[in-house]
Parts: sequence; structure tokens; C-alpha cells
Amino acid sequence: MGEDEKPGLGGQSRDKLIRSKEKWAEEGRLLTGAPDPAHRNRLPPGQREVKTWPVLDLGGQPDVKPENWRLQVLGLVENPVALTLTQFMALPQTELVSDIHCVTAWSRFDNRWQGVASRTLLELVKPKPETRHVVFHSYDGYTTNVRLPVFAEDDVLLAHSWEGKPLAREHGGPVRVVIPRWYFWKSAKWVTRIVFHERDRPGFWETRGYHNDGDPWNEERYS
Ligand SMILES: Nc1nc2c(c(=O)[nH]1)N[C@H]1C(S)=C(S)[C@@H](COP(=O)(O)O)O[C@H]1N2
Ligand SMILES: [Mo]
Repeated sequence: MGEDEKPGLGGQSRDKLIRSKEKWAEEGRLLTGAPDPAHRNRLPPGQREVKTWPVLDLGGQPDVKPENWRLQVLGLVENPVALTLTQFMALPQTELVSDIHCVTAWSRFDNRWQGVASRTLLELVKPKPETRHVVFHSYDGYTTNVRLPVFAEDDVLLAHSWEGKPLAREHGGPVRVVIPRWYFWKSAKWVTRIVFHERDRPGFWETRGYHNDGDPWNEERYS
């Protein structure tokens, strides 16, 4: 792990937090048994709308100074890059509005994000043909995985701002991933490394009972 990449809360409280979420998965908490694959409702099954923006993490929020932030994009790509925040901000910029759906049952509508579209990044690094999977690595040691076509959707971005202001540290600033079609645990905060693979590598929650995909309308909460 690098200088800024220290896991948050050590020891007992972190273990307790992780254990209680694993228990949710074992018990199948919040499942309604009534999926909505056609998206008839804006709110996915078992979710409730909130107007606040809850903070979820593993008990620590890494303090990554903008000048120290790096984004490495590597693995099965033609053109691996390591970007400073200045270089990242110089890439073509996108603004997108999307809803958040957290697996703990809250949803937040109409979040306005500014950042770099995943497609812009893909054009820059050029994944090799055998690439199938993407893993995000964060400064707090968190990881999460998605299939390449999921990352390549046109509503996915690496966000540095929310509602026109720099993304707050508690929400993953300087830069986080936003994958609005999946539960929000796929949207890595404090992202620092994006690695392209031929084989899948389940991430932090995916190896602790959570679904490998995470489509809220199909209630893909747990594996
Ligand atoms: N690096 C990192 N990213 C993370 C997490 C985390 O613990 N560490 N938690 C995930 C989970 S479970 C959720 S619901 C969202 C929460 O994002 P928010 O705190 O901005 O609402 O971040 C996701 N990304
Ligand atoms: Mo979550």
C-alpha cells in the first residue's frame, strides 16, 4: 500500500461493521421477492427515497490531498497511464445527472456529477481485446469489480464534483467512481487504481456475501 493508502478503522469496530453487513447477506435482508426488471418504478424494489446523502465507508475516510492524488489505469491495456489531478482535470469533462441506490435501502434522486466519462478513459488507455473485467482500488484499501461493458456504459464517470462543488472527502473526494445502474457499493470512493483483467476478481463486499453484479431492479443484493 502507498502512503495515502491505509485501511480506516482497525480492529474491533471495523470487524463488527463488516460482520453485521455479512449477516444481512446471510439472512437475505430487505429482499421483497418482487423484482422490477422493466423499471416500471423509478424507485427499485425494497428502496426508500431519502433527501439527505448518507455516508458509508469501512470506518475511515482517507485524507488525500489533491497534489498527492494519483490515478493509475493499467493491466490489459495498450496505453497504461498514471495521472495527476491536474492531468485528470485536463481530460474532456462531462456532466451527468443520476440516481443513487444503496444496498442498505436508501435511494437519492437527481445527483448532478461532473467528471470524466468512463468512455473518455477507455479511449485513452485502449483495453486489449481479451479484457473482460475491471477492478477499482481505493486509498482506504477497498476494492470492487464490474464487467467491462458495465464500466463502458454512457452514464458512468469518474466524478470530482457534485452539484458544482468539489466532491467532499466523506463522499470520496478528490475523485470517485459513479456507476448509477448498480447498487452504490460498486461506486468506489477515493479511487486510485483501475485495473483491467481477463478474469474476474471479486472485490471487498463481493467476497463477503454480496452479489457479484448488483442490479437494484433485480434485487441483486446478495450472492
Ligand atoms: N473506497 C470506498 N468506496 C466505497 C465504500 C468504501 O467503504 N470505501 N463504500 C461503498 C458503499 S457500501 C456505498 S453505499 C457507497 C457510499 O457512498 P457515499 O458515502 O458517498 O454515500 O460507497 C461505496 N464506495
Ligand atoms: Mo453500501
